[in-house]
Amino acid sequence: MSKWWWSLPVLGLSLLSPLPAGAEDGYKLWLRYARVEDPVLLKAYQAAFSSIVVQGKTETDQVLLKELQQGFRGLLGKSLPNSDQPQEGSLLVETPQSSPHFFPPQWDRELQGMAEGSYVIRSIEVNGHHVTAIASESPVGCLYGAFHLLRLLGTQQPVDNLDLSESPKVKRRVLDHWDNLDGTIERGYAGKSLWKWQELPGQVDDRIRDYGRACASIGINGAVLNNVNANPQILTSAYLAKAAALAGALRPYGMKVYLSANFGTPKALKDLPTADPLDPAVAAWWKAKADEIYKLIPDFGGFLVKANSEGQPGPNDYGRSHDQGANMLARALAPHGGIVMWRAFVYQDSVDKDRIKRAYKEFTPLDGKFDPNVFIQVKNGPLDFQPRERFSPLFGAMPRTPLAAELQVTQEYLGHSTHLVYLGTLWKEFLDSDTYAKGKGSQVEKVVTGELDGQKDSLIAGVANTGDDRNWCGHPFAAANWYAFGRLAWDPSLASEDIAGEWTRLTWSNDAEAVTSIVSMMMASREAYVDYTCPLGLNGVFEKDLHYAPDPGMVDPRREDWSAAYYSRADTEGLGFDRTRKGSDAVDQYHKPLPDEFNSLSKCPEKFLLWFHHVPWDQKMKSGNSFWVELCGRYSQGVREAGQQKDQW
Ligand code: GCW
Repeated sequence: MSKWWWSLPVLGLSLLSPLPAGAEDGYKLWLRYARVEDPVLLKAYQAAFSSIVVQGKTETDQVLLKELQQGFRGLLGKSLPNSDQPQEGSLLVETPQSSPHFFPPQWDRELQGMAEGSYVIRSIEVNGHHVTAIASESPVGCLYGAFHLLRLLGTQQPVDNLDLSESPKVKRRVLDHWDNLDGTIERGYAGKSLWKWQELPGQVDDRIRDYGRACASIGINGAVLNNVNANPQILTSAYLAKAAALAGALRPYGMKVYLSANFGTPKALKDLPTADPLDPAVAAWWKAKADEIYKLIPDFGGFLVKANSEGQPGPNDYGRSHDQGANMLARALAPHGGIVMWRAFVYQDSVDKDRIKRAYKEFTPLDGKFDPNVFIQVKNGPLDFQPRERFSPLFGAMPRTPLAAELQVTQEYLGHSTHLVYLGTLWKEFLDSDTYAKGKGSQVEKVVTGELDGQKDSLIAGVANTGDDRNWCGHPFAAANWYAFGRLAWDPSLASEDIAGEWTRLTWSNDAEAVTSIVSMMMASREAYVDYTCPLGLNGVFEKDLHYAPDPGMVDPRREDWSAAYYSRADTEGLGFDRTRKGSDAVDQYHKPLPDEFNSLSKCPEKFLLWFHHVPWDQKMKSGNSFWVELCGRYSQGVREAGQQKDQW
């Protein structure tokens, strides 16, 4: 199919014209620290801050002091000295270990009860001086607090009467890099990998520290360094030394390093004839490997595993189950405090005719069988990071297992880095969805934070969109998705519009018209994209392999369920996948009352219609239009919206 029209509705390239010398190029992301534009506010800020008192001596303390100095210099045009004693206008940064101790003793008690990384920011008096205080149990919490304060200044908020207390709602906030050892990135649209494996461990690119800064500024505290389609070489001693060098560079920013592990590694590296998880020699191999890793990286986070999925090896190869495979790895890591993130992205066709039902059928019977340090990592939707999917029914269906949510920050099916698609709205739609697992009010968000089932550990992962392009993500607007992921991982209850507003102010300008305009473009962008690619719940229609333009007629000879036709089911009668009780009955994988709602053509929300129904072409829609007319109207509406955004920009 000719795709000449496909470049028409996008904003993309118009933003990438050559820059005048000295102009900003996107490298600084949301950490530009541009001078405060409002002159009255600038004066007030300048008067409010006179010096910085950072008492800690750890690497993180050094990093945060440098960040504050850089931030104040940029924002206020003023260099703040680092002093030992508080004075009028000091910014005081303290942990319970700091000495001398300036903060009231009750703060220590308060902070002790808070999650790791929590902090308070308060305007108080110390020795008769008005100061701003950042306090946390740990230097990393103080670093988060420092970034918070800089964000307040960068978005021109009042800072004179602060009384803030912040706690991350999710414990592990992790970027999954699908970076290959040859420097390419699977589904990456921003150049090559940031990790220059060939230079490591001897030389660590300076950019790694800026990556760590950017992550810490939004609370991200972990990175899986390599692709889930994992090269077994990553676990050789040579590569572990390289990973250790990266871990060392990221540690001051509060980031832990994790690795994707190929389940077949002992066999692939020819150390053993098998990778059978019940073979004691295999378990011993993994235990020794874990010991080796922790000698090099004492705070190593753990393994991410894609097993028995898309050709990757796994326990099923030996007639073993997912729990047997995951637990074997978990036991190697447990003595060191490591975790396993075992992906639920499996879809063996023998399990069910409908691909989206397979993971649920494979994993729900295993609930309660996993060791405590195993997460089951589930993509937001049951298919594969489509522009709009219903949430995966696994959320709310495995109460005895910590479930990690996997989001995709990189825009595999969402226009790569050339379409403006702000994903904050997509992720909120997912996080806000009610699973009804424990009755009304059992939102996905509560499953992920662990609140719903009382899980102690929690994890949210985002497939990264970073690369070595100068502007990090291939396009300035793509960076908004990195930002939004971090902010939502810290607090899934934040509003996507507020996050868009923050990012816009920090990245572009505080000018009211600019902010309103850019935020409205961002907020409308995902819906426009859905409309011009796959409206009304249509899904799986993207072109083969590349996953860029829609190609609804695509037939992939390798697998039926990689073909667009398998999902769209277009025929003389209508369009869409019948997942009602008369069809594949996927509706019944959800908790009541959702199955009845999804099952009914009239009650099913129109945005999910073709996800659950094979809709007759002449079906009357809520607008009064026939389905065919409505479908065409949606496509046109999406194109119009994108065109308007170009004008708006
Ligand atoms: O969406 C598919 C992608 C693959 C990816 C896979 C997965 C890393 O097309 O590129 O492989 O999902 O999530 O494992």
